[in-house]
Amino acid sequence: MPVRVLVGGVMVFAALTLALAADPYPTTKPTAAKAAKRSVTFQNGVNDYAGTVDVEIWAVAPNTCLEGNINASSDADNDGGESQILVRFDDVFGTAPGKVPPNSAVHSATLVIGAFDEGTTVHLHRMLVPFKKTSTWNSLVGGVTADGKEASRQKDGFTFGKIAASTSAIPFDVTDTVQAWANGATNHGWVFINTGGNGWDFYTSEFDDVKQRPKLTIEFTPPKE
Ligand SMILES: [Ca+2]
Ligand SMILES: [Ca+2]
Repeated sequence: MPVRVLVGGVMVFAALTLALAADPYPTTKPTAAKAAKRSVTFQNGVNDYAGTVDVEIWAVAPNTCLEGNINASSDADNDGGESQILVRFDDVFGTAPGKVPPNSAVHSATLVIGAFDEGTTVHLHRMLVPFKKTSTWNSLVGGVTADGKEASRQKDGFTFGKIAASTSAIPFDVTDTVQAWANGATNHGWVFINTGGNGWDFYTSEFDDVKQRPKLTIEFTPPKE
């Protein structure tokens, strides 16, 4: 009866697996003793969050505040002058519920942008100096340069400027920068700098459709108490 032999073999194997799973001397600590991994999302209009600051600055209108626009363009040549976009998420770190406690271990951090106009390759850099809602091209003294002083030389991420047919969401892995902020570096946000003259544009935190607004998702483990 080969079938019965086979079934018997499976049962022996299952019993052996159960025996191994019930190891009386586990080498790992019980799950309850470990700090749990958490995930938080920051997006204006979701869970009462309102801390996103996103501002386009434009060399052609160097003193005009564009903070309230529902969209923003990054473009090395936007009608004759450069446009850059500054984005920052305030009220992210702290010990209150829904925030990331200082010195947390950041497993991943993702900035997602709702793009609506394809363009040339765009670089994302960490800002090293403050900006305000009222910032302009001139208030930042000729826009932002990724020179290691105004913004980091190193890119946090980039996009070729394409937009998929299935989704307009463009993710940027910002884990290293968010970890640096969790470790105590000041959160000055990011700047989008376009490397070419075809604007890559996205919806800001003022856009009607909340789902299209800039979103920052952080997976982390809080420090031990
Ligand atoms: Ca804005
Ligand atoms: Ca374009």
